[in-house]
Amino acid sequence: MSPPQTTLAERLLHALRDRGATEVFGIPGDFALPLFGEFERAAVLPLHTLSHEPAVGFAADAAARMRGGLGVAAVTYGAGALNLVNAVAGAYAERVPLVVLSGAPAAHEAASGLLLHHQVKALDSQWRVYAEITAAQARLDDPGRAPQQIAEVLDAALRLQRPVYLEIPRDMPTRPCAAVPVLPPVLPDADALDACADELLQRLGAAQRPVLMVGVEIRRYGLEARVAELARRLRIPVVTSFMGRGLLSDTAAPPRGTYLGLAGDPEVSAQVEQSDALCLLGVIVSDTNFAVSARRIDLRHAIVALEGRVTMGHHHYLELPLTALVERLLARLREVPAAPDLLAVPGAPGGRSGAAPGAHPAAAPPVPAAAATPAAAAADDAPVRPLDIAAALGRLFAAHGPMPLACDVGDCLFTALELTQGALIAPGYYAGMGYGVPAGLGLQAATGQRPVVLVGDGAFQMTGWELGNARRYGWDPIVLVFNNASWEMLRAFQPASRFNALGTWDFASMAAGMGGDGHCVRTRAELQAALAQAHSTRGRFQLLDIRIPPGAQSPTLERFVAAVKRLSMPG
Ligand code: TPW
Ligand code: MG
Repeated sequence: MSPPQTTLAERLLHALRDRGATEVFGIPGDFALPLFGEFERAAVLPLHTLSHEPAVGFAADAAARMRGGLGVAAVTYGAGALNLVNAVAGAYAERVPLVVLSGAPAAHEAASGLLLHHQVKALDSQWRVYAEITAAQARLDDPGRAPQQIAEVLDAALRLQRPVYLEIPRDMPTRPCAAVPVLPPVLPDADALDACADELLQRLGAAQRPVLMVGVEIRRYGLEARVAELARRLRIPVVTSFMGRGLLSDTAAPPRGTYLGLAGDPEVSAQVEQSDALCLLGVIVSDTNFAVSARRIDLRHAIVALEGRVTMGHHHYLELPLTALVERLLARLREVPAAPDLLAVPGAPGGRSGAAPGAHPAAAPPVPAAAATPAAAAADDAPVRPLDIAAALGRLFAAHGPMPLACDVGDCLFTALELTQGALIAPGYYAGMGYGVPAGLGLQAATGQRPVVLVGDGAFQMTGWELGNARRYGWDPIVLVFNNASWEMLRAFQPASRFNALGTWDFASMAAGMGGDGHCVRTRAELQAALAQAHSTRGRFQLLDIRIPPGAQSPTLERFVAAVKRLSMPG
């Protein structure tokens, strides 16, 4: 017998681990069985199987957001990979380095002339779908070329903070393969960098009311401390975007708040909208932020650094990574002594810190126990409104320390914005429902931290079932279902439509069948008691089925909908 040789799949796992991956989420199929067999045999990273591919994608996305480094989703060809598409699209939109590993037919099968099962139109239909929603792709069909391909594609995921795609024909995972090389970093053009930094500083210097808005890329590239230092040296006010919420809150340059246009803090909105040099660093320029502005922000006068490009007026600087730009700006600015008085916000609410829909834990600020919690609601017999849930969680965190939040789309996300403690991951921009529960599982798998999941009844209907996988892996999230028997956010926009009524599902009684504990909650007193019990019960997921009275919405959702309606009205 010849000595065992390292296989292609094992080399791939090592390369993933070297880039921060700590586990693989997946669902196998026959085209992926050899790959999954290698995952199990090599045991380089634990394999966590779930029930439906969208959840595989959401869990891997959450793992990457929360700890930094790569997330990994492994699926079979066709039916599996195409089931994953929406989760990968969301990761693309929100800048998550998610690696898709897909099984595929072997070359000799493809040459048979037969249609192969799971094939759509052509054998490469799947490849072409993924080319649209990933930043780099490779087909590992030659063990000689695979190490270079793996290095290039995985490095691209981290450099661009976007998903990537690796297709692995089923005869390849067990083939002997050399180690994946370490590639030299891609360096930007030094002259372009200098010109860009000069122009940017000149524009800020000439402005009367410059404002720095920080966004999700600051977190993805680990630039929080450096950008805080930059803001301190520039001495200009900082705000965050919606996706950047929580950024810089624990630094010498704490932001004045999160910009949400008419739905947010009016002082923050005025400052942003009246700025004559608004500098957006790593901000996804989306309608969630900018379509609800009272005064349309003319982005032609803004400075926008995003996706490796910097735009100022009609000047574009291409291929300038944010990290290089921030470092060059810092190098340009002479060291100045800390001047907290210049940055202090008169009358600002203490510590609007905490949660950020793009978080990883390094960015989660430690919040003093006395941090503001939403208007403390009594634990009485009144029915539970969304804000009561934020208040109850605030009290729980104040007493026992913050927990990370995984949040879905719907009023639960607007409610989560009220919380000032705990890191938050949520699809704040792409807004794909069904993220919350699987994201909570991915978060706990990747970090070991116990999460709180905030999810609406509609979204829970999509992926709540995945909780049945928690017991097997020892995950025990606390899941708060905002059960308003409605697609309430849609109803807020279009109250007359009857189709938004979902009827009341009894989620509490489903928990036991999935290996967890269910608590039906109707009053604020019951909410407080159930939360306390859930918190003290470890080892099984805890589901709070919170029955919210019809029409009860969070104030932020009400303001957001009012703003959108007002602005979409002609005239
Ligand atoms: C995958 C569109 C946005 S909000 C919403 C829908 C259907 C209703 C959410 O109901 P839920 O929460 O979860 O009960 P709440 O607070 O509003 O009652 N399909 C996908 N994603 C989105 N965003 C939609 C549809 C949508
Ligand atoms: Mg609902």
